[in-house]
Amino acid sequence: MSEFFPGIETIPFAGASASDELVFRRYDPEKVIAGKTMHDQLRFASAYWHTMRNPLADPFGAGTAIAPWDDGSDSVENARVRVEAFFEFLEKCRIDWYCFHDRDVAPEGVGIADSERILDSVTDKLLEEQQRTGKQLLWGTACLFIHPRYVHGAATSCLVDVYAHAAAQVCKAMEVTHTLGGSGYVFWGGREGYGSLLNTDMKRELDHLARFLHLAVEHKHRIGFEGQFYIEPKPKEPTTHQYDSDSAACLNFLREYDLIDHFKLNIETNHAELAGHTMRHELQVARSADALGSIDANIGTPNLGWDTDCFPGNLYLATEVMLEVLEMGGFTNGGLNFDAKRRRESFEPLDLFHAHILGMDTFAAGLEAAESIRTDGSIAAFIEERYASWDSELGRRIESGDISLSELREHAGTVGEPAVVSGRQERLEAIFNRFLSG
Ligand code: XUL
Ligand code: CO
Repeated sequence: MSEFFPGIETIPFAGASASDELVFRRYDPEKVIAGKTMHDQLRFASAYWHTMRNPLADPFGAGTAIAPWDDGSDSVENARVRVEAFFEFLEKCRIDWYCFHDRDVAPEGVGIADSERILDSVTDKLLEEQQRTGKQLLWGTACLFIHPRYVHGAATSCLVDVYAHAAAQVCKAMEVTHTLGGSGYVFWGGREGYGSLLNTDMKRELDHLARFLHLAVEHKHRIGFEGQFYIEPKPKEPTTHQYDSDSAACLNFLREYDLIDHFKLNIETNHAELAGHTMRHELQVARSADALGSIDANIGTPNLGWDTDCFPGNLYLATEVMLEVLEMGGFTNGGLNFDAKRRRESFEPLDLFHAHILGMDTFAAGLEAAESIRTDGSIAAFIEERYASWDSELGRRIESGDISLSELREHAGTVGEPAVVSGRQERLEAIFNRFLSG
């Protein structure tokens, strides 16, 4: 078998003081943090679409990525060679999970049957490589946004035959995910929204989307796929407005259409930022509804305002993310998928390693910082104390629905003006910062 990344050895853990660069300084897979190894807490995944298929183009310039193993063709043989290169990358970078869209791994054929045959051929190769290396599929998905037929949406298209095509793709992508033992399946509705309300029947589109997801749930049960279904929120880009715009909108949609028991959320940092929320807000909304499933770990570029999908190098943010993950008791089916691309200027294969090492070390440090913040306990103690008045008899009665508005009025009349105290935000920020350096 040929070597695709010659000269690069398996990345070792070498500790913070290492002088080499192709090493982990923080990610020590076997180190136990909060009851599990870092490897099991973080569940790192690489995104096939970025790692193998992103040419690193931008709206003004051609792709720059160098991929010596790729002949640039849409042949099935080339698709199968890419799989070999990808698994060598996963092995050398010590990433044990991956995620893909059907069309990242295999080219579309002429018609449904041909496309399915091609996908089967690449799936055989993925399975072979999984068995050879022990790597696992974190989640699969169908690409329902690149092909021009989806220009008006897939499950929300104004054309019923386009809807049927999307259904065919999801059927097959879910079956392939099942064959590969995937832990989950993602629905990201890149085209499920609108450019203008002047030509859009929003209510009808939402009804169609909900029906589509119910059909997917039925199919899941029919084929015996036990992985977790996820919705991935994003407010805009490519559409002006996407229906799954943020965590709260997704949860509302899932509840309204009786889908809430079948889905969790796959939350992406850059999407949270585009929604005008912090990532921690999005995670906490999902966690509060017991619907936090998995994470697309990247970051945006604050002064750009579009989906730049940068590799996550922000220690503060990674710590916030890991606080939420630990708070929910860790991942079950989900993980941290680097839905991130190198900068257009970082076009050498070597940059794939630098990029993933950056993300992995950042999240390893975030995990340790989050665990230290939790062990220290002073922020949690402050929050508990801040709400202590709710532990009174009155608080208990309100929380259990055992008091009326007029009884509360009576109570207010007897206590006088309540004494309010400081929220101490800056003090808490300083405490948080103490745990970041490591
Ligand atoms: C696009 C995005 C997708 C999903 C999977 O912004 O995040 O790649 O993660 O379809
Ligand atoms: Co994503």
